[in-house]
Amino acid sequence: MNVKEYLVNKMKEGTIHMALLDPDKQDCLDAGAIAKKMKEAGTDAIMIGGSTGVTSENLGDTAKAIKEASGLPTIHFPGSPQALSKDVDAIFFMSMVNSVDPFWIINAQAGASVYIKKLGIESISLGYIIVEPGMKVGEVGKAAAIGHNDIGRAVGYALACEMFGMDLVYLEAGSGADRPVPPAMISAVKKEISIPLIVGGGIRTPEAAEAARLAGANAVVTGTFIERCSDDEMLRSVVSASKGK
Ligand code: 1GP
Repeated sequence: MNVKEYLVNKMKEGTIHMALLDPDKQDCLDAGAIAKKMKEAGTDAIMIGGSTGVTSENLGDTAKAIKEASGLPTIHFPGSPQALSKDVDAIFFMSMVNSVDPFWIINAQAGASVYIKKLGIESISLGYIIVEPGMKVGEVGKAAAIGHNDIGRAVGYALACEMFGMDLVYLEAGSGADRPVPPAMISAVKKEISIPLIVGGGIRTPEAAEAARLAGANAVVTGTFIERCSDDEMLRSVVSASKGK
């Protein structure tokens, strides 16, 4: 079973939780230890990525350490086409569809595709939609971030991703966002699309995770919260609120 099949099968049973770890923020042994803890808390997969400081080396070392410590699937969540590693189980081959810069929509991907194929990495296509505040990724990617009240625009982008044949859609408020993607936007998008919907950015409490799940997210992503939280009980409660079990 490849990673896409694993994710889709899991999502059929209910909302999944994915933890995002930035290889630039801790050494690979610490990343492995965090992944092990997250596995015990119920996390289904580990995404690896960051906006700056990711190299092929720290990406590969982190993926290997996570795999060894937790056995969870590792998915590269790329911040640029520069760093790639064959040591991840899959890569989200993503287009920031509401960027105003063609580099982030298709040109970065055109530069990386040949290398991804050569390395034999499973690629899972993903339409990446930036919602305000968008944070660093919105700024770097020159996103025309979608306003919280501009629900129709979010639906239009998400449906366009599905019509393009993408595997997944990701509504992203940006890492460290003070406001997550609003539940009304999640449910409106979910109502229109039939491909799985990932939601992330600014989710730090069981209440926010539960709100995303109840609105229709098929996967809830948390990053900053995991880096900062030293309370294992709290970690478990956010994962279980994401999954509803
Ligand atoms: C960022 O959606 C993810 O790409 C996670 O965001 O760091 O705010 O959890 P946080």
